[in-house]
Amino acid sequence: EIDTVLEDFSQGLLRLTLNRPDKLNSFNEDMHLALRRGLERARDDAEIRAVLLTGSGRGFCAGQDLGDRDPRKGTPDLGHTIETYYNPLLRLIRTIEKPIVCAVNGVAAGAGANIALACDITLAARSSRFIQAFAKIGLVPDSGGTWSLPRLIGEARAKALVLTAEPLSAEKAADWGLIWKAVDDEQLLDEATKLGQQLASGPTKGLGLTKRAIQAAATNSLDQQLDLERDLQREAGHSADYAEGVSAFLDKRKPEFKGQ
Ligand code: T3D
Repeated sequence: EIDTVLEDFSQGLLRLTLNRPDKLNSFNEDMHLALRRGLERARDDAEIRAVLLTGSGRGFCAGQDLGDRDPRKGTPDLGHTIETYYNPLLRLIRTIEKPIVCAVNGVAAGAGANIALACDITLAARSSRFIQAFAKIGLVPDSGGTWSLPRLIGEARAKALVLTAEPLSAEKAADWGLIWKAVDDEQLLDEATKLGQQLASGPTKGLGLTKRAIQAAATNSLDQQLDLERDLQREAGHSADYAEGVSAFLDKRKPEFKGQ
């Protein structure tokens, strides 16, 4: 039995690598549960201060494993699989109050594309592509795609992408603001790891609250957002890392954040 998700922890950074390369890391039940376990570990373990999600082999993730969806073997209730597997994953990525970096090492299709877009900072190898593959098989974009795409790139581009299922290059995804940046293939893992390590040595509490604030803006009015900023700033202001940040500034030295 191979591990469908590889876990590697070092210096505050948990790297999770989707590991079904023969199937372009498409999701079966086992990989779903393994990824969920990894993310729950990241949520619950105070030693883990940032996450890096990537894939092994030439793909990042090709969405649902369609081998498990052969209509000749029956018609599964996809509402149930979304509720049981994909939605919990998306909710976890969005609610873990620690930075999640995604390194898209190759094609990201279907749910695989939208999971990459749900992460906090997404880098993609220049040769990778994002494909909203759902239309090709008669499905609706899931894993938050119908929510994130229009917000990130506007309705016109979002609709064209999902209705045509045309591949979008990493470069264009970056130009359009869908991801943070496109990186040369051979640099991707190094650059994403460096970024992950930088975030893992940051003021975890403040970064987590910042993630919450930015995400809340999608549904808040300005007044609600200003109130939220007040509340979160109050909380951040009580953190040990804030005291360390200001002390280090005043002492003209580098801060040593503990993630508290
Ligand atoms: O079902 C539910 O629970 C609802 C939830 C749905 C969420 C979804 O994600 S629906 C969308 C599912 N995904 C797709 O429709 C994408 C299918 N894959 C592709 O269109 C292409 O593979 C790619 C465009 C992603 C990559 O193309 P290419 O030419 O680079 O690679 P390939 O040759 O097609 O794939 C390589 C191998 O991976 C191949 O296996 P083989 O022939 O070498 O034995 C291929 O069958 C396998 N593979 C790729 N994607 C999947 C897959 N096997 C199973 N499921 C896949 N999704």
